[in-house]
Amino acid sequence: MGLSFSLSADTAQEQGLDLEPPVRMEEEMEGRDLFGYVGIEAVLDQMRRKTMKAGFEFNIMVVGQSGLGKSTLVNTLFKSKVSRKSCTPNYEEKISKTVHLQSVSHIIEEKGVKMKLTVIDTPGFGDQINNENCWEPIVKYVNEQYEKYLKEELNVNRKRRIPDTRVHCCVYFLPATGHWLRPIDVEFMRRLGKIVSIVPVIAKADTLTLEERLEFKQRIRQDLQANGIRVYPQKEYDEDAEDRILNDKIRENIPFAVVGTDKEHQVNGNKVLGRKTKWGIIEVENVAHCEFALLRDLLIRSHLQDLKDVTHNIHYETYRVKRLNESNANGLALSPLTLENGTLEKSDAESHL
Ligand SMILES: Nc1nc2c(ncn2[C@@H]2O[C@H](COP(=O)(O)OP(=O)(O)O)[C@@H](O)[C@H]2O)c(=O)[nH]1
Ligand SMILES: [Mg+2]
Repeated sequence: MGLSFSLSADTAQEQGLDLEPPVRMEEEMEGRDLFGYVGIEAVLDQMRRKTMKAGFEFNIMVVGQSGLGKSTLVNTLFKSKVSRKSCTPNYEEKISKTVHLQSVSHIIEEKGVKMKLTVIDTPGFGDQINNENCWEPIVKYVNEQYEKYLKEELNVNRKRRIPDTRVHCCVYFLPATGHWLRPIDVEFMRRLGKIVSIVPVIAKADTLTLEERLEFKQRIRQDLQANGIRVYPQKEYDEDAEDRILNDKIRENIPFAVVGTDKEHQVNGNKVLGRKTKWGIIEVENVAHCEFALLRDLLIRSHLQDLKDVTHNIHYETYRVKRLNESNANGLALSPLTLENGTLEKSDAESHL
């Protein structure tokens, strides 16, 4: 048997030993006390190399009626054909009476960094005359991915890296009506906002004039607040003052009025992504034309890791705690997953649209 180092100063005193209280190393060693270069910062290179080797996963879900430009926008975001356009839906898709979830994965590589991108499409959402409970399959899908992850985590022989199929971000497409949020928008975002990070966008924003766009955005922000809808990035998860300033700017601009395209056009000798109309070219990546670039920056360039962190530390954590509490109450094994897990109470699910 080896020596035990867990003897505390108090117990030592009781036993008549004269031990010094433990020295708190972290308070004593600060950067300025180092006598020379140690090389701690090289850990960043190590992390970078590991991430590049392993790659990372990013799962994005798009929700909104068909024809709002969801597939086009995802393709524009990742500059590749990651989602099939539905402008020529086949017969089966046309008659679809329910929401089907379809997920498609692609490996996208840029400068040696590999991303496994999964796009989860939700065809059929909001397409019926009676859209009652059409969010249910989506809630179910989101929770099933948490459940899968939880089961893997609880396995005695865990995988070194648990495959992550959890939805890191849900982009919700609002039709550019210029009015208010519709009951279906409120119902969907109210429910899903509790279990996943939602980023609302105004689809096909090229159909609104500048004033209409400004007004519509303001109304939506009012509506979101009035209905207690929580969209990403949420104030309470800002980590520090710097975060708050950056995120406040994003919050002031939400929902982004976006335009998507799969075509390039020549503008002043440069190739730009755009939509050609009779009166000119709408440049998708030009912030003077639309807010596509703001959405791209949020989802990819500035907040991709934060979206993954919020999914893991907040949404998944909430689910995990709830499930483990349930299983503690019911004995050891995880109880079967029901739709209500992690969502609203039954009475809420029964409201009509
Ligand atoms: N005016 C306009 N049309 C768009 C925009 N994005 C896509 N479209 C067109 O809308 C149609 C439906 O697009 P699609 O991406 O298949 O929509 P989805 O059903 O929501 O996936 C296609 O004809 C697209 O070319 C946009 O931002 N503005
Ligand atoms: Mg589509």
